[in-house]
Amino acid sequence: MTYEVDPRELFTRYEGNPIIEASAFHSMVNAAFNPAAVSFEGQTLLLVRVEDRTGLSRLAVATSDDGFTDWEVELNRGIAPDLDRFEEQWGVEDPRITRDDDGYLIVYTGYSPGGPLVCLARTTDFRTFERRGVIQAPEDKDAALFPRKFGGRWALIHRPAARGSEHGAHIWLSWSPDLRHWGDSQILLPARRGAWWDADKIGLGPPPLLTEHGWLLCYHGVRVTVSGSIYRLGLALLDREDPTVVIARGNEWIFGPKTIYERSGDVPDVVFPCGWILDDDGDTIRMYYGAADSVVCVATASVRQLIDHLSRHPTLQGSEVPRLDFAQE
Ligand code: BMA
Repeated sequence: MTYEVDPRELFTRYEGNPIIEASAFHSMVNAAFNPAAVSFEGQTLLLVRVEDRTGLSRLAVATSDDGFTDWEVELNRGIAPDLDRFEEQWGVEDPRITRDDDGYLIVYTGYSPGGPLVCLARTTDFRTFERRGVIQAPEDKDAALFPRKFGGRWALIHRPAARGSEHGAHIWLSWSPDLRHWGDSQILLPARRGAWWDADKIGLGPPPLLTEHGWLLCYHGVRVTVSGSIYRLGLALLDREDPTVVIARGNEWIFGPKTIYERSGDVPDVVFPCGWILDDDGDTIRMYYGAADSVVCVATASVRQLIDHLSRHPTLQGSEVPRLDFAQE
């Protein structure tokens, strides 16, 4: 299948996409998508959202030596919804993984009869998982932790929203001394309005990535059209030491549904990353994403080019920020 790739897009799709499909699992699996990603024991490890033919999702481990090929999937290794828990009664979805000192913190969406909410679990081996319970009440999702504390406190990016509200769904930041008690919540990135690609509803993609210029964020924006929603991706940059300060936010989306596997599936026109991994060269980033709520894909970009793109979009949010010159020789 050939398709037109927009040369202005900063990410390059792997030609072997999709890298994981439902058929990699057993016959009762309907879709595999929206994976978290981490380097673990010399391999790329994905925690894939696997939806079976009940409609409920679980999180299952997939591993590969090179991050592109020969995926080994293990349906029963991961987090299956605990149906005795109200917060997981309708499944677990869309995980984001953050490295902790000697383990990994996994923030994921619990789909409760009261609406989606944010749950936390911890693991050291991706075989056993210690549940830490609900950390944001419904409706809330698209959450991820920063991989370091600020002034002794953890910071969580998340997306609270009221169902049916006309006020929009925006990206927020909340703080905790112990990963249990959360507060000091504040708006981080508001959804734009009107015709914008990221109008009314936005949410974080992968966890924030530390670069020499600040924390790089990739977020999705939802454009509602007469024939459905389009999920596209944009970029923002936060201050290294104070992540409440938005240094830059791109005006244009930098990646959107183009290929047949992104444009057609259970939910057409969706690209939805929950993880990315920086290669040893310190510049190449592999972004793992769900396409059309059906399959797992990967695309690569240069972090330097992403930052360079953002350097053309400094924001005046908060204090006056001088025009930035990130471009490197
Ligand atoms: C969002 C999330 C994602 C999903 C996307 C498109 O609200 O639920 O899991 O990929 O919608 O359906």
